[in-house]
Amino acid sequence: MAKQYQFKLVLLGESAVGKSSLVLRFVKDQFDDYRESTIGAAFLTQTVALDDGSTVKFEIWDTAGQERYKSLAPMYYRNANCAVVVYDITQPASLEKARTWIRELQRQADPSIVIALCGNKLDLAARRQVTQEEAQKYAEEEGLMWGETSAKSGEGVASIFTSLAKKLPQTAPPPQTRGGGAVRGAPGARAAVDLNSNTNGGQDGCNC
Ligand SMILES: Nc1nc2c(ncn2[C@@H]2O[C@H](COP(=O)(O)OP(=O)(O)OP(=O)(O)O)[C@@H](O)[C@H]2O)c(=O)[nH]1
Ligand SMILES: [Mg+2]
Repeated sequence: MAKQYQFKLVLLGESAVGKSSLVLRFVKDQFDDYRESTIGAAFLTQTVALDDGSTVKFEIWDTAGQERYKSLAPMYYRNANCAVVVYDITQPASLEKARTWIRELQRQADPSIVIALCGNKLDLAARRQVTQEEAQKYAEEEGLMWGETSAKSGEGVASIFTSLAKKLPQTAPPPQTRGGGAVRGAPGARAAVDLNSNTNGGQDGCNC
């Protein structure tokens, strides 16, 4: 029987870099030019099917980038299996903010968290102010996955989540065998979950 995994994913990054837009593209394949800034956080799920027949269900926490919500972030990254830290390729300050988030994750999140650095708004490449070389070099130095995306055109979006999905089952502890119900690790543990339940590939709830 094919394996079914479940992972908690948190999105972090400065306000307006496009975190919610990336999630909207990934989960519903939609884009909205006039998105409201997120209040608190939004929760969505999406399931990715891998070539080996296994499926990975992401439980996605889309955090609010505005400074006033900063203190909430640890609640969302604490038990996360993976983090997507987003910057805007037209805004160098947003890469600095991403570096700050990455330092915080390296200090405070679980040591085995898989972090992807994501340069969004690739459709605005004519206004690019963060080079691929700079971001990629930083990602390599820190051992992060890296990619560029456009939530607007959809370019690179599926690929960043699929890359994470492929990497996660290798780094996470082996899942429970099927047949014993959907098993979660002990409270606070981050073990991968081999699901028994049906995956619906859609959203379970969303306030975005
Ligand atoms: N051109 C372009 N605009 C984008 C892209 N992604 C997001 N936007 C726009 O950027 C603005 C902010 O996007 P959001 O997804 O709300 O940003 P956010 O990171 O969730 O912001 P907070 O919720 O405040 O943290 C919106 O007007 C989006 O339409 C993209 O890939 N290309
Ligand atoms: Mg948002």
